[in-house]
Parts: sequence; C-alpha cells; structure tokens
Amino acid sequence: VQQSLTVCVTGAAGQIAYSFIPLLLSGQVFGQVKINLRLLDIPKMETALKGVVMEIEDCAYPLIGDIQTGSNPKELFKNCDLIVFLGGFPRLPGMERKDLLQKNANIFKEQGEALQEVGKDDVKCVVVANPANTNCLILSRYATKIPRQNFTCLTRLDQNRAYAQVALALNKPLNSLKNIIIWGNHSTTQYPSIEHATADGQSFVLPDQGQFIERIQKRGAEVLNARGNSSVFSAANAVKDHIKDWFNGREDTLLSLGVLSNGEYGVQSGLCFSYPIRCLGAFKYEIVGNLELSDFSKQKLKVTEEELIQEQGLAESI
Ligand code: NAX
Repeated sequence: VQQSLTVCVTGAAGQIAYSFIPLLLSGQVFGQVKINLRLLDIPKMETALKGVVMEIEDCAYPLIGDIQTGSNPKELFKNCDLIVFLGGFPRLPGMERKDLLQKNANIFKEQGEALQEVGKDDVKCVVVANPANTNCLILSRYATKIPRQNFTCLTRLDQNRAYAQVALALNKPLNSLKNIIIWGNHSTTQYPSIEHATADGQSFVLPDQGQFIERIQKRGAEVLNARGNSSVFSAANAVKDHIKDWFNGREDTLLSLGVLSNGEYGVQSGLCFSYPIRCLGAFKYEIVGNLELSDFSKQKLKVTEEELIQEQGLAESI
C-alpha cells in the first residue's frame, strides 16, 4: 500500500489544474494516499500560483503533504512519481497550426531534458496539453532513461464523451456499456469506435454512426462555442479517470490512453497513438493488439495515423 506520492502539475495556474487539484487532494484519484504537490507554471503566473496555494491551504485537506511551486522543471520534477502536463502554449488568433506545434514542441523538449536530468527512473507521465499526442512523443524522445510505457497522453475525455453519447442514443445506463474505443490522435481525426463495444453484453449499432463519430471528433469545439471557453471540469474529470484506472487497474472494460506505439495494428512505431488498453494495476498495462478490424476501421486508423506522422514531422523541424 502506497503511503505517499509526489505529484507535479504543470500549467498549475491554468483552468484545468484549478479543477483537477481538488480531485487529487480530496482522494478521488489515489484514495487515502498523502500527496506531496509540485506546482509548475511560467514566471508570469507566480502570483496566481500563490493564490492557488492559499486556496489549497484553506481547504485543509487531510491528505496534503508538502507543496512547492516554481517555474523551473529541473527543480520541480525531482522525486516525482507522477507528472501531469497541463501547461502549454495556447493557440492565439492568427497562429498557424505549425507554429503552435513548434512552440509546444520546444516546451516539451525542455521538460523532457529536465526529466532526463533529474527525474525518477520510474516516473509516470500524463500529457494533456495540446497537441497532446505529439507533445507526449517529444517528451519521451528527450527522456530516454524512462521506460517508454510510462508516457501516456489523455484521450479519456474523448472516451467519456463517446460513452455518454452512446448511452443517450441507445437510452441505456452508462454502466451497461463496455469497450468503446478511441483510436489515434486527440483531434478531429480521432476514431471513436463501437466495433468492439457491447451494451448489456451484446454488440449494437447506432441509429447514425457517421453522426456519432463526427460529434465526438468535434465535441471540444461544440463546448467551446457554447461556453465561449474550452472544456475544463470534464477535462479534469477525465485526467482523474485516466490516472485512477491506470494506477488501480480495470478488469471490466478496455480503456483508451495515448501510448507509444510498438507498431500494433500497423501504426508507425514510436507515434503516440490512442489504443485499446487493458489496465492491470500498479501502473501496469498492455496494449490489446489482436482485435479484428473492419475495412472501415482500418481506413479510419490510417487517416489519424497520417495526421500524427505529419505532426511529428512539424514538431521535429524545431
Ligand atoms: P490554460 O491556458 O488555462 O492553462 C495553461 C497553463 O499553462 C497556463 O497557466 C500557462 O501559464 C501554463 N504554461 C504555459 N507554458 C508553460 C510552461 N512552459 N511550463 C509550465 N506551464 C506553462 O489551459 P487549460 O484550459 O488549463 O488547458 C490546458 C491544456 O489542456 C491546453 O493545452 C488544452 O489545449 C489542453 N486540453 C487537452 C484536452 C485533452 O483531452 N487532451 C482536453 C482539454 C484541453 O483542451
């Protein structure tokens, strides 16, 4: 039984951190485990970070250990068991996708180098900041001493969105559903698949599969348009689910996490690709590599893989 864990959150003065930190410190991720917290953001956010720390103190969480804040990953990544990467460069008006990729690639290069220098050999990483898959790949490239299976990116929000939409479409409770899978990139090319899914143990079809796929692919934009702001507490909730299931294991269903490919399903090895994953507990997992895919699914996997290859090329040209 784990007595305490040291967890770093980057982008800690940002929106998702503000929803995620309370979940972490109230025991909803690791249960009754003491958490030593490291909060990283850029120097400009120093005062805002102080405010976050004040609020953490004011919650009087029984589980809180020591807290450190700062802007230097080489200081804050030391001794961490887990790092949640929420910090990134936002897409500003008029900015090209290429510029966004490269700005973030630079951040993840620097953080990967810091991990390589000061990180624990078995630190676990969850990349949320966009482009999440490619940021995760860059991070892993510069932190070669850490096992490749320790790098993951978040596609759990997409998975949760898919479960919710299927439950609504079939008018079934969420817990009757299993094995809905998100394949590929956390972007509009992702492939939310019901090919291996069941409802009450039975496979099913949707009234309009095309509409379902497109809805999940574009759900982030749908929320943004309605709220005038991106997804925040649903994202924090998905980070909680991702870490909790990765840590504890889940027997009852396949889960979706972005992980570094070893070539499963013909995907280029090394890409960070969202796959069907069986979480085995104690942060162990396996990629389920033997599902039968229809031609339709194979074609969808190709599209999202091609986008990831292109992103990788752009990120590498920094
Ligand atoms: P915010 O802009 O509110 O917060 C980001 C924080 O990162 C800011 O406080 C900023 O100062 C900080 N930051 C920037 N550069 C940094 C650096 N080099 N080191 C440390 N911190 C740095 O964004 P928020 O709404 O919290 O979203 C965080 C990230 O999650 C964004 O990149 C966003 O695109 C991404 N998302 C990913 C999702 C996923 O499913 N993978 C869904 C939700 C979200 O859109």
